[in-house]
Amino acid sequence: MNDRVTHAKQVLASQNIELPSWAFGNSGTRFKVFAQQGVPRDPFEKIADAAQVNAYTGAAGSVALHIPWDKVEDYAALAAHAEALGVRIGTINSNTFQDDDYMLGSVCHPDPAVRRKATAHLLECVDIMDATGSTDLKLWFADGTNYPGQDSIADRQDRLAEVLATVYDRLGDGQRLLLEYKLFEPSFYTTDVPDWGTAYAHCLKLGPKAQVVIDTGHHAPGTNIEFIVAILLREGKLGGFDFNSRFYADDDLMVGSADPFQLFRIMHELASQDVVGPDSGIAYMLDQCHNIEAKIPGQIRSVMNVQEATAKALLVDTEALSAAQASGDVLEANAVLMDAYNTDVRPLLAELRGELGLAADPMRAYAASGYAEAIREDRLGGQAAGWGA
Ligand code: PSV
Ligand code: MN
Ligand code: MN
Repeated sequence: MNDRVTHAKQVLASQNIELPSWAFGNSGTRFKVFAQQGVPRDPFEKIADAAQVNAYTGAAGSVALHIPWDKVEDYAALAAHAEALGVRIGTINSNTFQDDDYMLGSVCHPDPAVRRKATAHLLECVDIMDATGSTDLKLWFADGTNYPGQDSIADRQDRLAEVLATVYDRLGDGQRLLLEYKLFEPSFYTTDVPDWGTAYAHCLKLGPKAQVVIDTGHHAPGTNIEFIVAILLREGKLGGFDFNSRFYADDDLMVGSADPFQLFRIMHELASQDVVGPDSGIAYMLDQCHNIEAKIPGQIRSVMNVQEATAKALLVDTEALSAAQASGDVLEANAVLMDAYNTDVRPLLAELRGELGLAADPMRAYAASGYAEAIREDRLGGQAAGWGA
């Protein structure tokens, strides 16, 4: 047990959970954006807020950008700003879903001119990766159709493959393309990358620099996500996660808030293959929007939720589990797993934080820091940089 705790602490001390820049700006549903005071006015301030999350958790050393929401003149300056605050720029997320031109799709659009525009944007994102030193390009397409007959399902796949190949060829050494799937939204009849199988098939054709991203909110209710994790891992095609939580659909709630057991089951698959650490090649990221809760504490809580699920997964008695599985002892195998899940790992994480020179309770420490009050004062009257801005 002590060895297991020591190992768990080592892994947890190195764990990185990337934060989405867009979680710090105002966001909402299609019904209402509830504006908050003190939210960032530009990407530099978003990174400053993200650096606060890292300062109190020690586990959020990178920030994902979303282009053009985070468009700046000088990306090298943005990267230097991040570095000065103790974080770095991570995944570059593309956006081919907010222009009028994209009503019928972007990379799958029937008009080659629209596809060229979308392709140019994706290539610009790779330029930004070069400027920021970022290694991962994350692609999510809102492409799809609303009515049977609206467009050819097969032709749209061909168009998608062609654009992906162009972007793939532009990637430099050490750069990757991560393809994200989503079953639903915004189209109602077909979605062009609806599931892991479609994403996997495209990535397989493209080559080793193309991998699949699992956004935990993008599946049908009841989907066994940990099974998808296991399959993609086995095939060397698991590139990363967009973590969040859902009750109904793509609710983008704080990871682990709706179903902490699901998060544990996912982390168990990863821990059992020893791919939780930063050298695993898996980009662990949050993709959430906080529309009624405060943003910085919302991210701190989310990072802590991932840490708790990871700690539990790392405490699974793997020898006992293997023995029970090998002997066909169904109840014992399940009990071993549930023992780990039911362990209160908060004292272990508090102890680890102490060893790392951090406060035992990041939520309280942040609340006591006065940062929230300071940004409310400083950023008064500014134009908030929000989701969809
Ligand atoms: C789409 O629902 C998505 O999950 C993609 O990752 C987008 O880039 C992101 O949300 C925008 O919030
Ligand atoms: Mn996502
Ligand atoms: Mn989503």
